[in-house]
Parts: sequence; C-alpha cells; structure tokens
Amino acid sequence: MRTKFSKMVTGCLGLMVTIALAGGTPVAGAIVVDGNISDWDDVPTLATSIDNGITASADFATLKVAHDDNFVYFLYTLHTDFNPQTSPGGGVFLSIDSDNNTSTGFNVFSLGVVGSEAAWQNDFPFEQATGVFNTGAGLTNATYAASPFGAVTSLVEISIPRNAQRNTGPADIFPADGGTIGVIFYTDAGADLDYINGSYTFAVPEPASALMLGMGGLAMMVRRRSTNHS
Ligand SMILES: [Ca+2]
Ligand SMILES: [Ca+2]
Ligand SMILES: [Ca+2]
Repeated sequence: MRTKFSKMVTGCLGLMVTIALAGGTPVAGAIVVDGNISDWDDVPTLATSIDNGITASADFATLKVAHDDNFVYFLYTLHTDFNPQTSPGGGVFLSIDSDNNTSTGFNVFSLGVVGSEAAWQNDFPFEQATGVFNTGAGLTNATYAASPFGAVTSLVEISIPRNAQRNTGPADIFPADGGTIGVIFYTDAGADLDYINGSYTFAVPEPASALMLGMGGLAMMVRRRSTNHS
C-alpha cells in the first residue's frame, strides 16, 4: 500500500512539474483583447526596453507574447502614457521574423535583430522581404485587433490570426507548434526612435485532459491517504 502510495505521489509530482513548465502558453480563450491585462498575469515577460525619457513618441517598456490555436497575442507597455498611433513617423510598427532567421526578410533599421517577412503599421498589414520594406503584395487574414487603439494609454493588447498569410511564398507568417519567430515593435520617430524585440517559441500546449487527470489523481491520493489513517 505504501509503495503504491509513493508511486502515486511521484507520478502526481511529475505531472505538476510538467504543467508548471507549460505555463505562459494560454489555452484557447485565456486572452481577451479588451485593454484589461489581468489575463496576462501568468505570461512571462519576453523583453524589456529602458526608459528612454521619450515623451513625444511611444517609449516601449515591456513585451509579452502568447498564443492559442486561433490567435497570436501581443502586449506592450509604455514608460510614459502616449497615443501610440500618433508617434512621429507613422505610429507604431510590428515586424515578424517568421523563420527567426535574420538573413531572410527585411532588416529593420539595419539593427540585425530581425529579418522580417510580415509587418503592420498600426493596424495596416504589409509584406516584407529581403531588402524590401514593403513588397506591395499585402497580407491575407491578417486583421490586427488592438485595445486600446488610437488613445492615450500605458499598454496595448493585440491579436492577429494564427493563420495570417503572406501573398507570396513562403505563405505562413506564424509557424506550427514548436516553431520560433522574431518579434519587434518599433517607432520611426527620428531621434526618438525606440524598439522592443525578442524571440517567441510556440510551445506545445498541455492537453486539458492531462490537467484533469492530474487533478483526479490528486483527489484519489487524498482519498486513499485519509482511508489509511482511519
Ligand atoms: Ca485582456
Ligand atoms: Ca524604451
Ligand atoms: Ca526571416
């Protein structure tokens, strides 16, 4: 009985560790683009940008990225409240390095941090390629939903469909589970240029059934334990 009990404890502990490692990969519906960021509490910060003392453009502070089967989610915060869409140089830009390879795609500001295949100027999608800022080909199913949008704020939540496509190959902007992208948000505000960037891996989500199994196992363990003591 004791051996069986020990085995169950070990098994449950193993499962709990697995669930903890999968943290930061929300399941469907965990993130709602509504300007309330309490749904991001368990998502780790992907990147930080210093307080540049910028007050006449967006001064990025932190970046988080998450995903589910249907959407990729972004959350950036600012050091100083500002309307990002009024940043000099055309607002806030997002570029995605779909293959996490700086030698393919557009090298934003020659920073060497991304080689971007797809981008958005505020909510306007466009296609990028090696040496080409905008190919003119556009993107498909690439709706950029943001909250707040066009308002003074300290944070912005964004969603983009997971199946957004380039119109010239390679088509997929976001990879399947297990793949990694490069991400950069930036402004083109001359002396006030600021950016925040990082790499994000689409971790394979923990199946909900495994979580329930773990909880069932724990409940069974507690029941057996109390039986032992009675
Ligand atoms: Ca939210
Ligand atoms: Ca900054
Ligand atoms: Ca690339």
